Amino acid sequence: MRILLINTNRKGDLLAAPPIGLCYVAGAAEAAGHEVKVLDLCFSPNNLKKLLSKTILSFGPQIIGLSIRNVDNVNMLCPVSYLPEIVNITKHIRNITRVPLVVGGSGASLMPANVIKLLDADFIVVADGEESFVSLIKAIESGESTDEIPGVGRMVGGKFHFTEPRLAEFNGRRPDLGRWVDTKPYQKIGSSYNIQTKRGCRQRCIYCTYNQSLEGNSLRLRPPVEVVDEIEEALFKYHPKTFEFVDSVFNDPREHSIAILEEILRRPWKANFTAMGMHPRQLDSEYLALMWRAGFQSFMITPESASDAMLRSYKKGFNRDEVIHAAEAINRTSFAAWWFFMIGGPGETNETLQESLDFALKYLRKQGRPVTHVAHYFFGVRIYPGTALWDIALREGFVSNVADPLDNLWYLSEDLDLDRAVDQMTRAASLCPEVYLGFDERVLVFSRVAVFVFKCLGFPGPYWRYFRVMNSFGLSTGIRFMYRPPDMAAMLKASLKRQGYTGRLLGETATRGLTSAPDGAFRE
Ligand code: B12
Repeated sequence: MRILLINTNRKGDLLAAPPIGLCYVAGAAEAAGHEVKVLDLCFSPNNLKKLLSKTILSFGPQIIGLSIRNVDNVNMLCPVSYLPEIVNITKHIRNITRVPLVVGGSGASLMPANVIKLLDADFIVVADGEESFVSLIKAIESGESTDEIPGVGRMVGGKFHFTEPRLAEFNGRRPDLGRWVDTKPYQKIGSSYNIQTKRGCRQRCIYCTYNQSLEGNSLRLRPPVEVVDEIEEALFKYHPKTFEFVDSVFNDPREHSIAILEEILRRPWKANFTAMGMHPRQLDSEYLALMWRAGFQSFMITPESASDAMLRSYKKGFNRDEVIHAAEAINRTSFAAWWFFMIGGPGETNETLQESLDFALKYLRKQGRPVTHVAHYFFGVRIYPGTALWDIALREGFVSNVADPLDNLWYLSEDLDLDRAVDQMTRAASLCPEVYLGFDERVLVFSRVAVFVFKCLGFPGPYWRYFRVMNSFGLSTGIRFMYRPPDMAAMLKASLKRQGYTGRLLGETATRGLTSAPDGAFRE
C-alpha cells in the first residue's frame, strides 16, 4: 500500500527534534513491503495547505499516518498548545481525502482517547509504533478486524475501544533518520542526529509518563554494538555534527551506557555526542571521563530538585548529596551541563525551593572554571493521567474526574507562597547568570538569529551553553528581565483557576518579601 507519514511537529527553534519515532515506523512499514513517503512539516513555510494538497494529490496515499510529538510546551508561565495547528492539519487532510487517518507519537500516546476524539482520526497507536502500525495496515488492506491489534485504539459508537500495547524487544531496528528526513535544517539550527539505545524507564517519578504509556517500565536494551553500528553508518552517510541520545535516562542502567561508550571508543572515528535526561546517581569523575573520551562535551541532567524532602516526594530515587556529588564531579570537567528543576511538587515550600536555588548559587557558578552550567527552573508540575501525581492532584482539587487532560493541567504545592517564590527565583536569577527561568522560554523565538550570530562568530555548539553568557550580558546591561511577565504569581493563579482549582493558593496572599536562604550562603 502507499503510506504517507507526516511529522506535525513544527517547533523549529534551538531544541528542534528530528522525528526519529516516525522514521522507525516508516522503516517498519517499508520492510513490510509498502511504499512509504515521509513529509516533515517542521521547517515548512507557514502555508501548509498547499504543501499538504500537493503531496497528497501527487502521491495518492492509501493510509495517512500523523506523528504527534508534543501537545504543549509544558511551561506554566508561557503556555503554548500545539493542538490547534494539528487540528487544522487533520481537517485539511480530511477535506482532500477520506483514506484512513492513523495518529501516533508521544503526544498521541499520553492521552489517546482525548486525542483521537479531538482530531477525529480513524485509529490511534499508543507507545511503540512499528509492529502495531504494520499489523494495522495489514488489517485495513485485507478488511480484517482491527479490534485485537495491540496498541491500537479507535472510537466505536462514541466510546474509545483500545487494546493494550505489547512492548516488543528493542533490537534489529534502525530508523535511518537521514534517509527519511532532511536533517540539514535541523543541523543549521544546532539540533542533533537522534539515537535511541533503549526503551522503557525503570524510574518511578510520581509525575512522569515515560515508564507508563510512552515506553513502559521494563527496560528493553539495544545491543551496544548495534547502537554504535547505527552511529557509524549515519556518521559516514550524513555527517551530522552531533549525535543525541534520546533515551529517557541515558545512564540507567549505567553498565549498558558504559558498554556503549566503550564500544564507541573501540571504533576508529571520532564523533560528538550529547544526551538529555542524565541521572545524577553515580555520575562520578570516572564515568564523566569516559563520556568525554567517547566524544561528549555536553548533556542535560534532570534532578528536578536539590531538596531531600522534594526528591523523596518526587520519588526520584537519589538524594541531595548525590546531586551535589554529581555537580562537584562535573565542576572538575569542561562539560556544558543543562540542569532542570521543577518547582512546586507535593510538599514544596519556600524553604525547599530555596534549597534548590542555593544549590545552583553554590555549586553551579562558573567561578573561573572551564565547566559551563545552565540551571533551568520551571514553576508547576504538569499533571498527566495515569501518574501518581494525577491521584494526588485529584484528592487536592487540582483536577476533577471530568478534567480534560489535554488542557494544560498543573500542580502547585499549597505550601508555597507564590509571590515569595517568584521573588526568590528572580533574586537567584539576578545573582547568578547560570539561572534560567521558565519565562525565559519566550526568548527562544530569537534563537534563529542567535544561532546565526554564534555561527558567524565560529562558536561551537550546543548553543544553549551561551545562555549563561547572554544572561551575564543581560544582567550587566539591565535588560535581563525585559521579557519577564509583570505579575507572575497572578499568572500562575489564573492558570490554576482556569483548570477549576479553587483551593488555598487562590486565597489571600501572604506577606511579600524575600525568603532568607536556609544556609545564608548567598544572602546579600
Ligand atoms: C529526548 C526528548 C527531548 C529532547 C529531544 C532531542 C532531539 N534531538 O530530538 C529535548 C530535550 C530537546 C526535548 C525537548 C522538548 N520536549 Co521532549 N522529550 C524527549 C523524550 C525523552 C524522548 C523523545 C524521543 O525521541 N523518543 C524516541 C522515539 C523513537 O519515540 P517516539 O517519538 O515516541 O516514537 C515512537 C512512538 O511514539 C510511535 N510513533 C511516533 N510517531 C508515530 C506516527 C505514527 C503514524 C504511528 C503509528 C506511531 C508513531 O512509534 C515510535 C517508535 O516506536 C520524550 C519522552 C519519552 N520518553 O518519549 C520527551 C517529550 C516528547 N518531550 C516533551 C516536550 C513537551 C518537549 C518540549 C516541548 C519541552 C520544551 N518546552 O522545550 C521540547 C520540544 C522539542 C521539539 N522541538 O519538539 C513531551 C511531550 C508531551 C507534551 N506534553 O506535549 C515528552 C513526551 C515528555 C513529557 N513531558 O512527558 N525533548
